[in-house]
Amino acid sequence: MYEQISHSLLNDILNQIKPDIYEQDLRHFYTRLGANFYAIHSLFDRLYGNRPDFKEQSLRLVETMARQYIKRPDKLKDLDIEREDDYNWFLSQEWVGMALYSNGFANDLKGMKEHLSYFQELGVNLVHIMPIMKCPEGRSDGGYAISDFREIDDRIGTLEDLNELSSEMQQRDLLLVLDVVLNHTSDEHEWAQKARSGDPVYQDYFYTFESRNIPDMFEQSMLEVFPETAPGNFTWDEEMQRWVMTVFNNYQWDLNYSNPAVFIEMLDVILFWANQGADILRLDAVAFLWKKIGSTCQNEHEAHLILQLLKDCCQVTAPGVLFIAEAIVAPVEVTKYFGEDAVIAKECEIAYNATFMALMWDAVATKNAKLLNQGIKSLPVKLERATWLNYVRCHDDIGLGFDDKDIIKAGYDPNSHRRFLIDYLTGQFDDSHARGLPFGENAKTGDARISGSLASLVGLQYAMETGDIEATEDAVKIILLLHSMILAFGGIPLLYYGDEIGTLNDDAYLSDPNKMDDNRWVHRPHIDWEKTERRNTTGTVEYQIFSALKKMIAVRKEISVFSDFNNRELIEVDNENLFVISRFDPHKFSDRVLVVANFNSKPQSLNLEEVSSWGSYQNGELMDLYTRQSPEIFNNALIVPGFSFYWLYEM
Ligand code: OTU
Repeated sequence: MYEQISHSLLNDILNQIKPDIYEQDLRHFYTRLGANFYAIHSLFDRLYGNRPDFKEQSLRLVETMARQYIKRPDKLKDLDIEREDDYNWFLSQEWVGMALYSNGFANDLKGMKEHLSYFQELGVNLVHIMPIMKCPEGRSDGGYAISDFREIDDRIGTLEDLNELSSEMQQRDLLLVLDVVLNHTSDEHEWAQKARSGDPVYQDYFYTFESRNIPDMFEQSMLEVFPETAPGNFTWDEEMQRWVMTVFNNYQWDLNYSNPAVFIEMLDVILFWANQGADILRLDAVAFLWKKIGSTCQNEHEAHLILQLLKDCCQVTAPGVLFIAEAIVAPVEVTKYFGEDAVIAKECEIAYNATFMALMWDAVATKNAKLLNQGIKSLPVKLERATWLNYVRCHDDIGLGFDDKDIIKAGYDPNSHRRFLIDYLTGQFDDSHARGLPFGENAKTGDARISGSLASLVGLQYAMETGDIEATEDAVKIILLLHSMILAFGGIPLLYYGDEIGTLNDDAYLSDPNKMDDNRWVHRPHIDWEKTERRNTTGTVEYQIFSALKKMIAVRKEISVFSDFNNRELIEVDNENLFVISRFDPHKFSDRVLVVANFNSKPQSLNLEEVSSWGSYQNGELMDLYTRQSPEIFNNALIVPGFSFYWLYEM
């Protein structure tokens, strides 16, 4: 859009721009800047327009984008243009991801390069390497407390290792996802150190206060993320003689985005990693970016403005790079991270589908799909050019983040139902084989979350310990059932490393003083490559899981109904144990797959009349795409064995 005020500011900026920038070939840069400048200016103005240095900051913003554009390697610039042409590229069903810690997976980045064929064998072509930036030895929150945003941690490797890895990945058509931790720094970051030593410029990078007055006001409405290990949201710094806001751990200092200098620094960091070859950036804890007294300091409107501005600026310098919103918040809030009040995604193109994840764990615990159906019914429709990251497990705990209203509609009392889920998943009942651990128990609110590896949560650990063959079979079936869901739901499935071979809880963290207080480490494994070898031996659990996932992934990639163009319909059925969705080809409606999942241990029946809207199956024969067999049908009822799924296609 052409608008006079922003255009005259742009003219001013272009006149003042430094000669080193001016002399470069910036054709594409200027075209994109022209296209986005009205939006950039409006957002920057809404956030920082009342500051006397607004114009100066605007110039710095444009210079930051231009400098990183100049540094952007040519092959990435070419990729940008390719992706501008094929702008829906990431909505295709061909993408299947895995998230991992590089040191847990392969010791370091060099090791990662050695193991790339493992991903290709399984069919994974998008690899999310969790934080690799420099962080303190001990107080690092698994890499989410960063002490240098432009360096790789020594224990993981060097920038050169990353560049080699990313080129090799590009050769093999594997996408690279990296983390950028936007909300906070480690207290050992240079900015925090300078703030500590009394530098007011850097104290303004954080929220620091002389007295408890303002912190106390904030505390009245803020929640606690780690109530057991880091209660409260402020930490007294002895050296600085000030309170500093620390929403997460007390060594993670929250950045102050009401200061434009912070915004520009972090934009520069984002563009820096885009230029290192990252295809997608996972933006950590985005719900927390804006702090306001009297609010929970989560999901504030300004947090969305910041993300929109980051996106608009990134589109100018590195338009091929996508953002993932890591916002583990209420279902109605999550979809806003695609863009508040927008039609086409304009903040993050991808968001964690924490709602679906938590709902699936409800179905596992209750052995029915009542709340899963209800929760998905309430899930807001996504924007265009936006997609979900669907996952079963990740490196964090499982939060029971569904809506109380949905719990009631499903026929439960919210408090006792949540209690039941925690007790079930932590194995408090005789008939529960789950081996989860309670995480973040909050005595004040009664809230709790759950840690534990997928395999241990679904009973594989119990089965192995007791030598119970039937329990082993059930655990494997549930692992496959859950993966069949994330592969078929619509969006990018994100496997979690180790789950593909049934990795159990690992108690090693208990003997490490830096980890023992945080039981999320129980499910952050060190891959035992000898154990992974067993994926090649028929009959082993590793073989059963790995080979089944490999097959599922291959089937998904072949069928375009699994791409994500809002082409999913929930089908409500009488049998509460079943979750049934229809996936269809947005261009060829006759191409359809009926996804049926049975969360109960017993076989269930689905009256085919209930799914008559789905197709004229009566005339044709149904075939399961995964097993390539016809399902059992009795008196017009589809029989779904316990803990199993179908991807049905009409022949
Ligand atoms: C994210 O977590 C990361 O995934 C965690 O590993 C970090 O500890 C945390 O940020 C701080 O950097 O912010 O929007 O276990 O679910 O804190 C949600 C709690 C987050 C996480 C939550 C999450």
